[in-house]
Amino acid sequence: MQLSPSVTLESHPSVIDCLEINNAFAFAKISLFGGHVLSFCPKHDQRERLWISDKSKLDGSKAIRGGVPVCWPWFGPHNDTQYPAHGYVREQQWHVTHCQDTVKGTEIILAPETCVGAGFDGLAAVCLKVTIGKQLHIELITENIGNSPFTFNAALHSYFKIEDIEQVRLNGVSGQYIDKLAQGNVLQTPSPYTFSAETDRIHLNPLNNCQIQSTSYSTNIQSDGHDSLVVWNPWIDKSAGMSDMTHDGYQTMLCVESAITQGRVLAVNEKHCLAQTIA
Ligand code: TA6
Repeated sequence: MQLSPSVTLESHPSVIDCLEINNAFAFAKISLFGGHVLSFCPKHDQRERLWISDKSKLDGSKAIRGGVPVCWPWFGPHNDTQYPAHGYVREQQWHVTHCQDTVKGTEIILAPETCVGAGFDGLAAVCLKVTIGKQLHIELITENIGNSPFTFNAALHSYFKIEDIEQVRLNGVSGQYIDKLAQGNVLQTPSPYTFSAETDRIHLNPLNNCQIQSTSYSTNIQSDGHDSLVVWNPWIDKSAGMSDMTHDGYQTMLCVESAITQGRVLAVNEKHCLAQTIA
């Protein structure tokens, strides 16, 4: 079904419904399951920016491994382990509320089935605004539509395609980080920032721009509205233990996530925008 000149809704049995975008600037793909950007390939260099696991479930049975999972209204494990990690909207069916081709690219707004869920007591409206142009710009917008303030966390949990994790450098990240693999110790960001083992770090008060420098190309990432930058690679053992990762999958991916992990209080009628721009 054609939603606009550049956007087609692809529906096939037992596979998640996806929006296929083909405009003057790029090809892209967005799953309605999870409101989940799966692919962004600019036409000027024809290089796919995002990584998807070869074993990712694409039938709606579990969160997609790769692309840009939307973590909301919490990040990581919930205090009460009965609730799913990374919140509940990434496993919901989303729908399109706006779709328009503009001179700067294609604008698509999606919303989840519901923003209400066990484990979160706020009354919120959430939407994801995706602009596919020469760059990919993603906004996760949270509005407090209730009568009292609430606190939330969130992340655009982006999986980036790289050539070899052991040859990658992450530039533009400095300062202190919380090491989730070292009992939450606060450590200093290394320079150069390279990878040789499982890495799971929450960088605090990060700058807006960083760059993944792969062997023969670089991907630029701009974050806005964030209080953290999460950097994750599962490495060998963790990959081997994940049903939706191949054993060597970790070698060609790196997660750099624009996130709110320190608790953002949203006042009544206040709106917050967490954004990531990929070039
Ligand atoms: O963002 C890093 C992280 O929180 C890791 O701790 C790891 O759990 C990763 O997210 C993937 O989480 P998922 O629930 O998608 O397997």
